[in-house]
Amino acid sequence: MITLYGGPTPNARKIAIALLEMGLDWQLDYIDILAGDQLTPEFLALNPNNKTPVIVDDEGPGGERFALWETGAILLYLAEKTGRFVPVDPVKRAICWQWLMFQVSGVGPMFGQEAHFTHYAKDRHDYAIARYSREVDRLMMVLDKRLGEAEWLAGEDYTIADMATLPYLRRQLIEKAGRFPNVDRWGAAMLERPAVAEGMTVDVARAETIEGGLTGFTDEHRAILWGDRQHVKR
Ligand SMILES: N[C@@H](CCC(=O)N[C@@H](CS)C(=O)NCC(=O)O)C(=O)O
Repeated sequence: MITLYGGPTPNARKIAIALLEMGLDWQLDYIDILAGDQLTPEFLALNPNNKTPVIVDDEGPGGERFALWETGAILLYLAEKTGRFVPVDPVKRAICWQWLMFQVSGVGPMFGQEAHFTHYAKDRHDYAIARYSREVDRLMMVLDKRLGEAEWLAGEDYTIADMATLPYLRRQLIEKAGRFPNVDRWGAAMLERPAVAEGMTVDVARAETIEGGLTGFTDEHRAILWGDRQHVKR
């Protein structure tokens, strides 16, 4: 059994999609990051970086219980465990890693900053909003070019690179429909996959998030996610 510690966030959804696609036996342990569950001693023992998701595999390497964090590492671990969704050919395999790293180092952080400054920050910072909105558009252009020349990010095979990327594009696919036609084509193909459709509903959207309309998002949530609560010595 694999336990996925996470909630309704793009990063947890990447892993839910992979677990479903790979047909692994898994369960969700809900971590409410808006309530500060990621800052408890129990969670910090799993991930000292206080971020979700984390997986705990009861049957890890050597049959031992194994905990892992960082979505790129988790996706590679699951792909190696099952031998699925990473190409075998060395060149294709490296290209899959390339697009996976592009997601975890580029799309994830930049789309996250855009969401932060455009929606969650209390004060309006025009420079930051422009900077990250433009960077999101630039990354969308890179994805659109790639998906104009290949069916999937890694090429002809659907891989963990696609699973990593789709959850971060949920809002862009709606708000920018028609602007990036190759991304639209790919997004529609992904959402037709039952595992992706189901993985994207893990867990239900919260009213305090952009997805849920942002009603009820308070200074207490800001303190937990970006303020003093993050800086208590451990
Ligand atoms: N680089 C990390 C990012 C994880 C991340 O940012 N998780 C967010 C939710 S999407 C989180 O748990 N935030 C809680 C916090 O920062 O306290 C990964 O890919 O796993």
